[in-house]
Amino acid sequence: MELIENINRLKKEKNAVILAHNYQIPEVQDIADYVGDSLGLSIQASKTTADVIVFCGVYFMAETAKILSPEKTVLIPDKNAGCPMADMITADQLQKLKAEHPKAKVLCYVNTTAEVKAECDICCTSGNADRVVREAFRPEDEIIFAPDQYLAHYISTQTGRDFISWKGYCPTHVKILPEDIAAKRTLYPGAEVLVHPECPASITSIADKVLSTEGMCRYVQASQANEFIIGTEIGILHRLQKENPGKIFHPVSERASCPNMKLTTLEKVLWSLEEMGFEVTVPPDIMRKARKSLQRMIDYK
Ligand code: CIZ
Ligand code: SF4
Repeated sequence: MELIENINRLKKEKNAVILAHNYQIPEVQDIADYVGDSLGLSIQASKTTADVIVFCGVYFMAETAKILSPEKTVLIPDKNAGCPMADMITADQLQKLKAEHPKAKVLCYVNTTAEVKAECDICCTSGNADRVVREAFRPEDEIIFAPDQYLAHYISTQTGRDFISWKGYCPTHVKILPEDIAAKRTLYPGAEVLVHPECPASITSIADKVLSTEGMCRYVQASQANEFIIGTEIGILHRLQKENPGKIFHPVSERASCPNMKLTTLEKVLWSLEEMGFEVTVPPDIMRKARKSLQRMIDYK
């Protein structure tokens, strides 16, 4: 296909690497050098030898790549690809919350803006939140956990810690309903139900396993089970199917599609390489502060 050939040619010419999130459309995942979750993509961004990173995901992820690789050119093929959850808390709002709890340590989900990351002590992803809470805080620490109330709730059930949590949520994961799980369990009685911790408690409490996207990929490969019902953004089904051709996957709900993740297309990836757009930048002082909390997140990979 000419489009793909052109992408590959420009990628070589510009010494670029293409990083794609697990929720990207199949065609974009297929041309990427690396497909993964925020944590894996952050690690790739921090160690790549490429000059240019084309980041196929949402804005906070591209920003994270820039913060971890400040000397690289980081491009996002569609600058409107935001994350509504990340926009549910501003740096001002977090500052106010910190002022109300002056002794609290601040843990931010990676789904936050660079300005918010600059205000926190440490970041986490859904893949390492449990470990970060267990290992990065003292038992007596009061912890603010923002912005995802459902991830905070789930991690609280796993670690026994209480959090001062923000009322943010993912508009895509809240579309997954208990009745969807019930219906799919009736249709596929032998299948295991894997859901993401961004889902509300009504979902995480009835699933067989609660896992991040990378956690799902690892779990499925190691599992004896042959059939799975997947409760997260539907983009992950492509990777699961590709890596496990002999196994069967059903989405809990086709409605769990993130419109922002679907904005990246092959045409836009090509345009991005041709025009070197849209370049992601972060102000130096924000960059310096946010890097500290992101670096700490990577230490708990
Ligand atoms: O951490 C990520 O990349 C997200 C948003 C989901 C996941 O579980 O991988
Ligand atoms: Fe944000 Fe949810 Fe989309 Fe992930 S799936 S980018 S958390 S809106």
